[in-house]
Amino acid sequence: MIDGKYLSYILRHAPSVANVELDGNGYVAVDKLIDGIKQTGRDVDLTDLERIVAHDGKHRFSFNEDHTKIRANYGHSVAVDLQLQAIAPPAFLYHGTANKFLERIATEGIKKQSRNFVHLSDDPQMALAVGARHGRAEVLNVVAREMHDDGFSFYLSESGVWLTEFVPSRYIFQTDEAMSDDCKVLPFEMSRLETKRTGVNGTIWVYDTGKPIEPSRYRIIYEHADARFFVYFGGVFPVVQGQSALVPSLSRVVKWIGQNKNILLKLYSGDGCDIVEFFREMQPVLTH
Ligand code: HQG
Repeated sequence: MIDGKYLSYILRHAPSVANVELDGNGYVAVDKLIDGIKQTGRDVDLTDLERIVAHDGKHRFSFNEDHTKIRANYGHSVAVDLQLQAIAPPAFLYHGTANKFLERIATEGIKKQSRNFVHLSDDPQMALAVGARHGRAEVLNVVAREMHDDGFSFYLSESGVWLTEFVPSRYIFQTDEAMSDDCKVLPFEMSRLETKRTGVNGTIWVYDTGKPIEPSRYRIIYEHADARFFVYFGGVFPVVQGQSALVPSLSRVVKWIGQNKNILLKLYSGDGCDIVEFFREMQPVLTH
């Protein structure tokens, strides 16, 4: 008897252990697969395979129409062309990972590692479960539609798992758990304020609990307890107003905060989520 895990192993990573080869699209002939698995001393027949495919909770496998061929729908490390069409993803997708990887992901982005793609989900709970396979789970938000609009391709596997080649760190953020439910994910424009909007050289991120991001980025965090704003440069350490000489162009960030303090305060501690109003009232930093 075999299980889905063993079938995944053969169809994604190691067809040779069952003495089979995948065709260019990742399929293997069912009769050859059954023979090959039997040669390893395991018992399997077509009914077993059909049961595994039908009952797999993540829809990991598919047969072709007449059930003469079978393949894995995602997760491969061997070269296959799943013939997926590139399509526009939803605004946000989620990547589950382990806490211990966050620092490297923050500098390197999400890499496909040994697989053919980075795997993303449209469901944060699913991403959490994926991350838990590697350690203390963390869910990263990927601004997928923005990436797509910038020219990155996304594919939807037959199982509903989203695939892409690489996620640069500038498209990743973590949500602020302290925010109210309907404000969990700030609109992208709010999270990433570019120079043309702020007049500050470097990107300002306005959200909380994100992990280190590249230098030249400023993360602004509102401390509710004492109603102060903290600026994190590159996400590494907090800088308060008096220490602004530590970081080039920080004084402009601080100026920008001072100038937009009322509307920032309103956004963080008042109704919180009125982004439209924020953009209407927000001013780029004045040079003098
Ligand atoms: C991490 C399962 C350090 C990445 C799941 C992940 C999925 C980095 C790990 C599917 C990194 C790779 C795939 C960087 C990425 N530095 N670590 N720059 N970039 N990583 O198993 O996404 O249940 O290859 O965050 O459900 O965990 O088997 O990928 O933690 O859909 O059907 O490197 O496999 O499906 O791990 O999982 P994996 P994954 P099944």
